[in-house]
Amino acid sequence: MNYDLVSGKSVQRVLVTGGAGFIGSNLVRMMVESGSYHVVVLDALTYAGNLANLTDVLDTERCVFELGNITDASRVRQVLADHKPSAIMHLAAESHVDRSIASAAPFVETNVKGTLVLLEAMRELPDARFVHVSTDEVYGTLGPNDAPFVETTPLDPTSPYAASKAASDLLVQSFVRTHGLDAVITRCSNNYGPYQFPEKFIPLMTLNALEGRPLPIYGDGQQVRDWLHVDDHCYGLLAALKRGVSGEVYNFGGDGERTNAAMVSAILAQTGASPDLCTYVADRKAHDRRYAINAEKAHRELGWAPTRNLDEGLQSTIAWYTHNRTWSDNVRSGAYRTYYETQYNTTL
Ligand code: NAD
Ligand code: TDX
Repeated sequence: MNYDLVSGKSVQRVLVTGGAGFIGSNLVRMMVESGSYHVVVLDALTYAGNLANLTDVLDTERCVFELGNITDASRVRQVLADHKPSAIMHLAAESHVDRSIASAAPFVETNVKGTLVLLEAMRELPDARFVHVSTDEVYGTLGPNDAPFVETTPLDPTSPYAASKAASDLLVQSFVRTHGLDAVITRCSNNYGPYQFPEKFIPLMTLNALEGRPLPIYGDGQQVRDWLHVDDHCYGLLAALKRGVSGEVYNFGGDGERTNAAMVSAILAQTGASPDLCTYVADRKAHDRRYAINAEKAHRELGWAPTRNLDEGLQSTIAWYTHNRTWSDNVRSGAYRTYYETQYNTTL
């Protein structure tokens, strides 16, 4: 813990892996703006990483960027030795289910091996805390009348993505038990908000609606997701960092269960796009039918609860994509890949 000379506030140095991605960049911005953290972002800038997500906070006194792959043990050790963080918040991952169905190997490489590399490196920082950001998808799927997932629901992943996340959760738990690592695991439902890569449902549907392109709804569109605004997820992650008990798992959910078809209707209504754009396409293989989260443990033990209502949060998110077309145009054209090179006068 350091002290800020101007404000006199205590400031924690935290390394955020995957800080150039969707949730990571929202988390980094929240941490920097709070004035309570010095943030070091470690990110490989895969297709999902976009430094433009961090333009307003990057390279300030409170936020530095380190290019690096979490599967590269010597690079990880070097970054930890250089910055000596008191905590790692681990968000770097291959995160898209459809990509894991097309090709699972990168998911095992980053999500399993990359997490293991970080855990091994943590042994050289014995006083540091590890916040492992996982997902409700590790629990598998629910029927319409099943009770929501609790932290003790057995792991039963369906997709290679979910299996790789479940494997990483088990590795974290094994390091807590075997090596006395100080680590907490969080499992969250579907996030939505600004800066989400437009391969994911909400930005994809919103941008397609704005551009008059087809909206590809998988199967019958009656799958249910529990949507949580990314800011609420980030509040939960910071609560877990501060108040989580090592070895424990905390679920976060948004009390926002909706069918995909209902979400598309809301997007069409707000963008004014024609319902004729809805195109029912072949279903995702082994498509999980429903996710729902019981987050009572996080309410009780972390003092956390979602603050954003889904209707309002979705409205402001659609408005963000509507008004930030340069960001989305650069992502869709691939121009965002040059941002790092221009900023740091080098090549990726
Ligand atoms: P994202 O795909 O938007 O971002 C992932 C980030 O990790 C990118 O910046 C990418 O460059 C980086 N990265 C990928 N592989 C890397 C590697 N080998 N080394 C270093 N950096 C690498 O993901 P997201 O949606 O922001 O998800 C963040 C985390 O939250 C993930 O662990 C995901 O499993 C989890 N999660 C996501 C959601 C959701 O709805 N998006 C819900 C629950 C949990
Ligand atoms: O084109 C589409 N059409 C469609 O009907 C896409 C991309 C998705 N869908 C459906 C599949 C899901 O039922 O929409 C729902 C949401 O899909 P995704 O955005 O791909 O999210 P999901 O598969 O539910 O996983 C997300 O939440 C949990 C994140 O991508 C994961 O990283 C997180 O762990």
